[in-house]
Amino acid sequence: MNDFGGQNAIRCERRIRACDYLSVAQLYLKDNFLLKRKLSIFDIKPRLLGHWGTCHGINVAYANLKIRGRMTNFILGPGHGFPALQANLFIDGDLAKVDEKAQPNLDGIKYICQNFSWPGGFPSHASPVTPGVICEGGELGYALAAAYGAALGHPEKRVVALIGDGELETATALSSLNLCKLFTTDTNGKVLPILHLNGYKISGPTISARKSERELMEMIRGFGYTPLFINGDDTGEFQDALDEVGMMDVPFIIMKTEKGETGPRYVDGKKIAGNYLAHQIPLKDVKHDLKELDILETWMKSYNFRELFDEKEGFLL
Ligand SMILES: Cc1ncc(C[n+]2csc(CCOP(=O)(O)OP(=O)(O)O)c2C)c(N)n1
Repeated sequence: MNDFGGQNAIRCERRIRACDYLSVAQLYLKDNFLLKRKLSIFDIKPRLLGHWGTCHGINVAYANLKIRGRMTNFILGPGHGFPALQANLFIDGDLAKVDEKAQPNLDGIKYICQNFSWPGGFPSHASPVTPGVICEGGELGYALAAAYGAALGHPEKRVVALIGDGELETATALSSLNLCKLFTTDTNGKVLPILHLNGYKISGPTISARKSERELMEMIRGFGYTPLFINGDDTGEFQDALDEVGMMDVPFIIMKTEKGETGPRYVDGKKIAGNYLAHQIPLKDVKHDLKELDILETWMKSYNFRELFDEKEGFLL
């Protein structure tokens, strides 16, 4: 075990919980952001458009890397998980640096939620208005190549690329795995690819998830990387892997999570978390179906956001 102390593990867990909550809030809410009163259909946006399934994994990766404090660039292949990226940029005050209305307070929460996936507001995907964006993410496949590009000629950089397991089925992502062979570490920065193995893409399982762990590791090893397989939700395991990565020339993390994790598990007898049905909006009829509205309220309350955010103090992370 590394010396990633109890306090840091707690901070990491709180940060992930806050960002998961804000991801859901951006997808669904136009009011009642702290759930001070019972959730009503009038609190729900008229049009629900965005992606939930990948958000928790993005929040897990970002929290572990951020708390570690060594990453210079974070490249998000599945940029459709924008609510998660935006939540992280928001709580750190990075979004407020380019948009003064996005201060990390209650007004800011209202602002990012009401304007997420809204005409004239924030697009549903990472886009050029996202601070620091160098890879839009709407078209899957470019994360790893963009990461190598960012590190090229910058020995001080430590660039992380989060690659979706669906994204890894694109020709671009697969061929970009070869780039480690063209990349010397003396004059360039470090690239850390993280494969987000959440098992599913839009409407079915991914090929990576249908391989055995050994087969997947062998494939990555064959490209020249040293792969580490971790359970994303085990903070100790994630931090141990980041320790090991620091000592490797060509590391590659395979981070396993469950698609849609921390969201509803079953709705109307259908499996949602751990299935492709978590990919976009898991409760589609929440504005008209009171049973779904109840599920959403229970889901959102499960994060206990009021313990992580105070109207006067701001984020308590
Ligand atoms: C080149 C390309 N092909 C198809 C799509 C449509 N698309 C959007 S999300 C998605 C699934 C992505 O799966 P994955 O990379 O595993 O991301 P996650 O499961 O984390 O959402 C697909 C196929 C796209 N955006 N770009």
